[in-house]
Amino acid sequence: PAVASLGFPRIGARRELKFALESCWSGKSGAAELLDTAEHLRRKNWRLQQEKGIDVIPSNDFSLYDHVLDTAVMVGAIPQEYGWTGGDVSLETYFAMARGAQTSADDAGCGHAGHGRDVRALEMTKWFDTNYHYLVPELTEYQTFALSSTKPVDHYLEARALGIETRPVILGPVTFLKLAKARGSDFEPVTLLPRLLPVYTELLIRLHEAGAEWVQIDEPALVLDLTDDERAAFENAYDVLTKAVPALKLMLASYFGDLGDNAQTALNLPVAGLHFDLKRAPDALDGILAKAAPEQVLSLGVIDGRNIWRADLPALLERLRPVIEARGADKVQIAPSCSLLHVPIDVALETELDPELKSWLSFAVQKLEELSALARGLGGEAIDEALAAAGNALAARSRSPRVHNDAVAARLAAVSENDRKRKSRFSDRIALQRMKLGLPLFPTTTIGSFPQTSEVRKSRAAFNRGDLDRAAYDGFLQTETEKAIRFQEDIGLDVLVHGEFERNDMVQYFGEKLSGFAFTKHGWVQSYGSRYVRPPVIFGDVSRPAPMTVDWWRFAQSKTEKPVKGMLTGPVTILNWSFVRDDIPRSQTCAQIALAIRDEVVDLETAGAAIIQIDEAALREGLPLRKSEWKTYLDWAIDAFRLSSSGVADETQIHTHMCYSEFNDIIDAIAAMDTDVISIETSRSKMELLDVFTAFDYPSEIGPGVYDIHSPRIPATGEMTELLSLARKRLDDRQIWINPDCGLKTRGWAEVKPALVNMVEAAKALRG
Ligand code: THG
Ligand code: ZN
Repeated sequence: PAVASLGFPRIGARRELKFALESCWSGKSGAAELLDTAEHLRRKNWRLQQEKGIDVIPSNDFSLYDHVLDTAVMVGAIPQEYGWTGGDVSLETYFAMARGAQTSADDAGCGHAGHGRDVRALEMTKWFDTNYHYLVPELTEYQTFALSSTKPVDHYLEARALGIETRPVILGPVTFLKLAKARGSDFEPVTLLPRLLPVYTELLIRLHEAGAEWVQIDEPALVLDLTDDERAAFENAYDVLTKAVPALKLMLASYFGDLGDNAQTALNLPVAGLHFDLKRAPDALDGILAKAAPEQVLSLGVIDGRNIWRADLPALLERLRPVIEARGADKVQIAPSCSLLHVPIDVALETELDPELKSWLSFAVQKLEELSALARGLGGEAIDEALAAAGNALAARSRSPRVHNDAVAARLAAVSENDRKRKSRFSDRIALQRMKLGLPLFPTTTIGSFPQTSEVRKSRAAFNRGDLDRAAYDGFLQTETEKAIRFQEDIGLDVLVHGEFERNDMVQYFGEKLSGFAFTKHGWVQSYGSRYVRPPVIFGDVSRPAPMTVDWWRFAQSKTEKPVKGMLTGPVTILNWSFVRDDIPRSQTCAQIALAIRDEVVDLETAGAAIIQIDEAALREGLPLRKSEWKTYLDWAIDAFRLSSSGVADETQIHTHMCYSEFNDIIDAIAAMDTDVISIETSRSKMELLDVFTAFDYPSEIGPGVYDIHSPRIPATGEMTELLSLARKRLDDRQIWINPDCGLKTRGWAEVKPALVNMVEAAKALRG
């Protein structure tokens, strides 16, 4: 069978794209240099895939910022305020949509300024259940579309000029509309399909004329809960497109889950090929084989495009052999489950990673090698060496003492329902807590982090390089922490935080202190635009060898009489922002992390912390794509949170913070967390997100964010009292805490100081 790649990471093994983008945005270099780097990366990726023996190499998987934005631009869906008047969309407009733009300095072509007026960026949200974020296209009821970029054709021809035949990949029309949001009036974007299809038709004709034999058309929306209208839209779209360009073959790719109740729709589409995610839905294969038309090419996504573990090649060979025999090698392709965008590029760069662990891993480059070996094996070649290497690595991993910790297993087995329960009900606890804390009405606090200034980041980098010794670094951190405490006292905040200057990232910091986690040096994965993350790799049973945060909390508390919150990241968030084991269920790893966090919570309490915050920024965003799977996830996720938070006395107040706070669908689960105080993001919604708490009669205390920290704007006291009066309409006064929307690490002190001064003023005004 042919080996297909659905997409390769575009960021560059050394983050070349990030640096080129940021250099361009800052005006240090021009657009030409950026475009040069981009072209260089594409060439490198195509050649690499060719060298690795990939038969079907993608083009147009490259994007300067985001492939959904590229699609919006391609179809001319550019909101009015960006001032586009038709024709090719400039780089300046493209980046204005991605990042917003401001007046002032001249523009170097990268859209960092000079747009003539202030425009906001498009909203950003999660790409399905990945940690990649796309820009949300905005469409009006009267939206018109026009082919406004020929990037797919250009890149196809660019590869062809290098002698490389590619399969262009485009985002399908139904998924594009499904991801878009209606603007101006309330309507379903998918109703715009008839107006959108001519643009796709035109594009497909152009690709065909340019020489493309196949086009990969991504429709991951096929794994979502769809309405009948949406399913009909799929039928309509592919009926129109295949009739309009009959000579062009479409490989329709679904991924990130099982087709489930959309399977029949997908299998009936008159396309030349279909791709399935068999990593997420291995059991779907037999049904697909039984139902697919014999002439259709089936692309089997058997190598995990979402995780970093080496594949079980012997098992895959066994599984696929009969499929090839039954269907014929020319009617089957093997592929990663989805684009490799979501995994790091090359494990070979990890020279400092322990060799045994390294032998268990497979990043994008290694995944291509696995596929190509598999294809050779299926073609009848002897691949004994590859099979043995994969089999041995897997066997070693499954019995490694580094993976299995009997003490963790025993402890987990002994967990009972009682361990997930606070001793008393909230109403009893809160009375004790109020007595102990003696806080005023409308207590003020912050979410936890203070500005990670360039000075803080430079010191950390110097310490990590070895240019700054431990004592000097600790001294620096102590000074910063003490300054933060003084500042909070001076402006009159009620509950203080230590500021988290010692932390790099809210997950990495804890992962580095826990057993069972490993970290890469170059394992970057695109989060959005030029921002990347290096997710930790959870490879073994998780345990906590020693306290992780107690010393910094103790230091901060020693500088003030006011209560300082202990600050922790919750188990669900640590799990959701890591690469996880594939040999045990996620729920089990989550429970292990919960026990480690529980120990930390208890240690903080023993050290004297009266308030401990356990952040679950990513709890909501971990919701499965299918609603039918929500309950199972929420059950174990909330169980894990409760396990982490329930080891303390009634007098100890447990807080949590959640970022995106649309809780309408999951308010039961939020209430079941049984926290004493929850701080949430509400300022941009004008407190409307609180309605569900009111309707639910949510008992505990709530800190509805009173200003948006994502903007550099300094909020006036009046704006915050205004928002608070909206909150008071929805909550009892005794329930309300006053805090910003989110942590302040991305802001500068010049904004943070006046904003918090005004916030404390707002609290005083209310109390008065
Ligand atoms: N931590 C972790 N995962 C996350 C977030 C996080 N995933 C979701 C969300 N937050 C993503 N948001 C961001 C915001 C900023 C950056 C990355 C993801 C970022 N990255 C730096 C960059 O690319 O320059 C690198 C940071 C580093 O040095 O580690 O700015 O908060 N785990
Ligand atoms: Zn937040």
